[in-house]
Amino acid sequence: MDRQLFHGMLKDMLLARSFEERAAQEYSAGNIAGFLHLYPGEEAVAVGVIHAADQSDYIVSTYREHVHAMVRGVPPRAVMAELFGKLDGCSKGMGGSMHLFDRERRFMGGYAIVGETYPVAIGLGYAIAMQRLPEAVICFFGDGAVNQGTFHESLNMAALWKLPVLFVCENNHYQIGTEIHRHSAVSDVYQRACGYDIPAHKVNGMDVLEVHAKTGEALQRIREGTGPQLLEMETYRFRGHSVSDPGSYRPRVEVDAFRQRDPIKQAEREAQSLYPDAQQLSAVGADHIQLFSAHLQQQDLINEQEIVKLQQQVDSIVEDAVQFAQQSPQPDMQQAWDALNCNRADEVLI
Ligand SMILES: Cc1ncc(C[n+]2csc(CCOP(=O)(O)OP(=O)(O)O)c2C)c(N)n1
Ligand SMILES: [Mg+2]
Repeated sequence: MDRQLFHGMLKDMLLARSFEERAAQEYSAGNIAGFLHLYPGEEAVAVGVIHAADQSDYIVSTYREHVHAMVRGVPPRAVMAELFGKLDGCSKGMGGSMHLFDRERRFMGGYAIVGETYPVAIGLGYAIAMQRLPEAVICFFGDGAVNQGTFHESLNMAALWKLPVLFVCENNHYQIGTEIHRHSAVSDVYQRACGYDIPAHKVNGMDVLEVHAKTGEALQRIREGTGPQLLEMETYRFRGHSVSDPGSYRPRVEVDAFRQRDPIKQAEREAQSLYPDAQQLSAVGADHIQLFSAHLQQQDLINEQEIVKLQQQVDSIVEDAVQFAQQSPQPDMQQAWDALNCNRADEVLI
């Protein structure tokens, strides 16, 4: 894996964690209203998947989508301002946390309704297929969304028409407080795809490198025209379902066990094991240092100081986003009215 990609993914994971933890604080401070569903613990999924996609691929996500939007390139300022309900938000402050949207960057939402992402993805996939473009749609959904009718209808259509859609299940094992084995007769989500003859795999969603690799392979097959694919990303959310949920239905020991598998820590460990620090190098001996230095220069990846620097960078990006959101104006009623009627230019309103 090349250095730029590795740094980019680690930085995005650090940014995701920092942004979401800060959003929780801003919610408590009363600067964010409504629902707020946060992503800590699941970063490797959005980051690995979206980094493996092309900019021309479309992303459709759920209400837990701040990180997906940022990884796709929506500026953290525009995301934070949207959470604050301000005019400079990516949906002009009228969508809020669950309705981020950026058409230019092909980030097609942000949907609050469970199971709503599939039909949107199918529509986009159909448009791509009709135009025979080399593009794909990535459709995110939770484990709790696989019992919606839209899941089955959409998988059937996608397979029947060989649509270029990658279905990505973020299986964090819970639908609010209900564990997957209590809401699904078949709790290995990937197995359900065989009912529609869609190739599907289970992926360790705590490992950004695995997520990235498996997504790349799936997208490659989609671009070859073989039709849809499904990936089940096994992951875990460290916080409650939303900020108003203390998550007390989950045993402490379970939460702690998954925290041990923190995807960011894992990515850092992988980076550091590839690139030993000065102490480890000196233990190896001078010749090895030379050899290793040459190797490191060739590979030119990362060290501990660089990780610290990345952390400082993302913290200042988040601070800047909060300042920006605070200063951004509130939308007024006329702007809300214009937005409501944006598709009705030719209609006569009574
Ligand atoms: C059609 C519909 N039914 C119920 C809800 C209420 N609801 C919001 S989130 C959620 C749980 C979804 O869980 P999952 O798909 O696993 O996603 P996660 O929150 O774990 O990311 C439910 C039932 C909704 N938003 N839409
Ligand atoms: Mg879930």
